[in-house]
Amino acid sequence: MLGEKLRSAIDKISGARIINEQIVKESIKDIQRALINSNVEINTVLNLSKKIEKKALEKPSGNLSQKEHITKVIYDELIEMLGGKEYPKEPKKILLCGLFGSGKTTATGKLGLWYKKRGRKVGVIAADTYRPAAYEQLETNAKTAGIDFFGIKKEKNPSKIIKEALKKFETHDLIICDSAGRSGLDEELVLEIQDIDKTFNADEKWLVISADIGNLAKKQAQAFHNAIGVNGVIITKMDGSSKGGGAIVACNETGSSVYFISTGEKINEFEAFDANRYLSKIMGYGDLEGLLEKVKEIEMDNLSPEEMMKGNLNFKIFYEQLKATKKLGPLNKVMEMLGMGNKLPKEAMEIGQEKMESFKIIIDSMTEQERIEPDLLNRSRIERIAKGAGKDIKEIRELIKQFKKMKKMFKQFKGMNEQTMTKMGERDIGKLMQGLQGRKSMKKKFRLK
Ligand SMILES: Nc1nc2c(ncn2[C@@H]2O[C@H](COP(=O)(O)OP(=O)(O)OP(=O)(O)O)[C@@H](O)[C@H]2O)c(=O)[nH]1
Ligand SMILES: [Mg+2]
Repeated sequence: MLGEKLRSAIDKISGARIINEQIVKESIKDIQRALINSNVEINTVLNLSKKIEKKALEKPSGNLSQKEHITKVIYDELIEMLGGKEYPKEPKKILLCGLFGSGKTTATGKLGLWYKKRGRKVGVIAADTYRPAAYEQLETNAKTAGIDFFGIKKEKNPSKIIKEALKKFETHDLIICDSAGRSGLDEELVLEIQDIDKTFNADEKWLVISADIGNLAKKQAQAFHNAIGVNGVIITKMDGSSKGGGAIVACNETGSSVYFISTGEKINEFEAFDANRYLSKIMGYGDLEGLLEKVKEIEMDNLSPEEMMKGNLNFKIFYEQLKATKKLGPLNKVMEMLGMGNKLPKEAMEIGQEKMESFKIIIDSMTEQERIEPDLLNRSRIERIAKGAGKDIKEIRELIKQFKKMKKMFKQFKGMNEQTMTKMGERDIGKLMQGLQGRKSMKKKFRLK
């Protein structure tokens, strides 16, 4: 699955302890595999890899961490590769072309409905004189969409039908013309589609292709482009097992952007293509922001409980803990390790946002050395930190107190057998949380049954 594989490439970055060239290369390899599996052309994949590699280890801009920066670089490059222009808002005539069964007739109805909903008076033309019952199929689709239909049953010359239709639809805002497919783009089809094109004289000529053809889309798009000058693409069957990555990229490379995607057989299973939405959907995140959030979370989840259990708790880990407890992150893992995983009520794990912020500001004002060796914090250092953080000395002392409690708790957990740990845990965690919350009233909530 393209999305999953891309995600695991990004997880590799977020989960890494150290970011260096090697980890970036490994992640790029994963991306390459994901794209090649999805039928993206090898040259495109190599190009993308080069761009990511070049930018990944640059200094991050703004307040992004290196991991976030790399994630953003990957995301941005993928988006660019997928392309996507906004679909035309006021097309006058759209000609749909494509091979057998790609979804032209279905898309004619869907597009009609799309533009009708946006206030346009739409008429569709049945110019496929090749497939038996193409007339009836489009007639039915038009009826479902509530748009006007024109066709001449048994007429074998598409141009004749189009000429009549243009007269009939003179007052319509948008006319969409369906056309016949073939199993390949042979001479017969080329001549026919060129003939249709001459008569219909569309401002928009869109190729309809199925998501599963992968990078073959490039050849097709180029061939149709040579025949009539394709300037847009509709990708159908995006609901199938193929997520269309190869086809989308291939079309983008021919200069014909994907405007719409069809996601099912029903008339309303149709969307405007948006590379950002597409990528975040297949990767399972809201958007780039969502992805960056995820990077942070994974980063925190990777805080090793073993590391914390060594008893060398410092402010760095402590702060990660504070952040993570909000999401039941690593602290929860520690609890699980101690055999008391599910016993903590959620509320107990949460700490007031305000206090967190305050602690963060204070820890930010410490030197790296102080964060790692909290014992360094003597009076003069505390005064300096208070000044730097714009906080009262009392608040720094409070933080140190909470920190010491937590450190003690971890130490106590170490080396105990499970039973005693559970007992100790109940009492100590209760106390600890109470302390962190600074609220006596929370006490009841911690009582474990
Ligand atoms: N699952 C799924 N099926 C689709 C989609 N679009 C079209 N189909 C189905 O694909 C089949 C072919 O669709 P048509 O619209 O008839 O394709 P066409 O390009 O007009 O085919 P020809 O006229 O034979 O060239 C039909 O059974 C459609 O219901 C889609 O997005 N998803
Ligand atoms: Mg058809």
